[in-house]
Parts: sequence; C-alpha cells; structure tokens
Amino acid sequence: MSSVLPSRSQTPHTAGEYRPISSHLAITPPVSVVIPAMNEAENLPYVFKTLPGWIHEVVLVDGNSTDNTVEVARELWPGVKVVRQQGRGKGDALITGFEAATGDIIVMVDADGSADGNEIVSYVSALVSGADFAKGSRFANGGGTDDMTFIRKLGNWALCTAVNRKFGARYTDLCYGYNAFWRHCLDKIELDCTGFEVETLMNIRVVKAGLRVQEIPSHEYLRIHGTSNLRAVRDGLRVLKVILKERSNRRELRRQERRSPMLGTVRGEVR
Ligand SMILES: Nc1nc2c(ncn2[C@@H]2O[C@H](COP(=O)(O)OP(=O)(O)OP(=O)(O)O)[C@@H](O)[C@H]2O)c(=O)[nH]1
Ligand SMILES: [Mg+2]
Repeated sequence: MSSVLPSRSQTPHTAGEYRPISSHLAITPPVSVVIPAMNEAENLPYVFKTLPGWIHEVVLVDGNSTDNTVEVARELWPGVKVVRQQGRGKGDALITGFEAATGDIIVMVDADGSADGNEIVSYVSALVSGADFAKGSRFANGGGTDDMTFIRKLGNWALCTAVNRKFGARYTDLCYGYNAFWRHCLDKIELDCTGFEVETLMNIRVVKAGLRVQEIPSHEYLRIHGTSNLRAVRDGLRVLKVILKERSNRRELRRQERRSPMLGTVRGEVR
C-alpha cells in the first residue's frame, strides 16, 4: 500500500504565480481538491497516484473511518489537510471540506478509485476559460461509466430529465460526484443537505443562481475495493425530494417577486 507514492513535488505555490497545468496552459488560482472518505484506505493509493502535482492542497474529510484511511492519506500525501466530519453523510462531508479548503478553485474527488485525477486539468481549464461551475458528466460525448447498473442509469436519466424540465437546465448527467467550481459559487448556492443528494442540490442551485455551467466529459471507473455507501432506492428518493423542494422554493420566490418586483432586481441571479 505505502509503496504507491505520488510522483510530484507537492511544494506550496506562491499566490499570483503562474503554474503550468498542461503543455498549453498556465494558471494562477490555487486549486484545492476535496476528498470525502469513509473507510477508503485501500483505495487511496490509486486516488492519490493520479492527482496532479500542481494542485495547491488536498483536503480529506474523514467520515469516522474505522480503517486506517487517515494514516494512509498522511503517508501518501504528507501535506494533506485532514478534517474529521462532525455529522454524517457525503453531503455533510463535502460541506465540511469546502469550509476547510483555501483554494480559489475547489475540485470534488471521490476516494473509491472511480475518479481519475488526470481529468482535473479539463475541469480547471473550463473554469479559467469562463465557467463558474465545471460539472462532470458520464453521458456527455467522451464520458463513460464502468460502475452503473442499468437500473441506476435509468434512475439517473429520469431524475436528470426532471431537473432539465423543471429548472431549464441542459444536463446529460445528474448524480455524479466529480465536479469543480470557483469558491465564490458557494455563497450563491448555500448548501444545506447531508447525504448523496448533495450533487443534485448543487446542480440545481447553480442553475437557479444563473451561474455559468460547463459539462466536462468524465469516465467513472469501478470502485476498486470495498462496497458502495449508496443505496439506490433510499438515495434516489432523497434526490427526488430535493428536486421537488427546490421546485416549490422557486415557485415561492416567483410569487414573492410578483408581489414585490424590486426583489427580483435585488436578487438579480434568481431566474
Ligand atoms: N466523509 C465521508 N465520506 C463519505 C460518506 N459517505 C460516502 N462517502 C465517500 O463519498 C464517496 C462516494 O461514495 P460511494 O460509496 O463510492 O458512493 P457512489 O460513488 O455515489 O456510489 P457507487 O457508484 O456505488 O460507488 C467515497 O469516497 C466515500 O468514501 C460519509 O458519510 N462521510
Ligand atoms: Mg463510488
């Protein structure tokens, strides 16, 4: 396990300094990678191995793991910032990690080995080219998944279609954990959920806030070790609940705007 070490320097970068992230692009904003992890010690070597050397920091949010997730993370990435979550669930973990992250750009990466860190460059390129939110998609041209069953694909498609219809989005994927965004987005989406519905909530709120979203084709690999924490029916229902709640909030806002037209101007981002 400990033999798989990251192949780059992990030296801190000075703010404002241009750093090459590919053969044709250099950037200045610091990039934080936030990794929610619950009993992922066996998978972490594969995750850390693919993270690029130019990232500013890795924030690992430990979900009270009973294996040696934290020790393995510290061994693989000596500067890793480990945060222990107080609550439960992936949403709670991500919110905790976003608060701890100091970069201008935040990238969300799962710890089960399903995400390839080499794709981070595509997300960051989209953000520095003008997007506010770079949203991974397994179903955009060039993306893929080795991990989803037919039933999960169907559920994801149905929920994604509902979000597109109800919120005027044009997403090809909905419940996917590989995304990146500028820190300022957090002020506009004010996350308040605990579970796997967090990605859906983010995807809906960025559209409601009028932020510029760009989909990034992404390939989801099979979880390498261990079993999924997701339960398709329970978590699918939580996602549906979020969609319905966000929809009724939007109606309420529109009603308020009609009653008090100035509200729409002040809250310019509400569509
Ligand atoms: N800190 C923390 N991490 C969590 C929690 N639940 C899930 N995670 C992490 O979130 C990531 C995604 O969880 P998975 O169980 O792989 O779920 P999934 O990727 O949606 O589902 P699969 O496609 O079946 O793998 C993994 O890195 C988990 O370790 C939690 O309660 N706390
Ligand atoms: Mg997974």
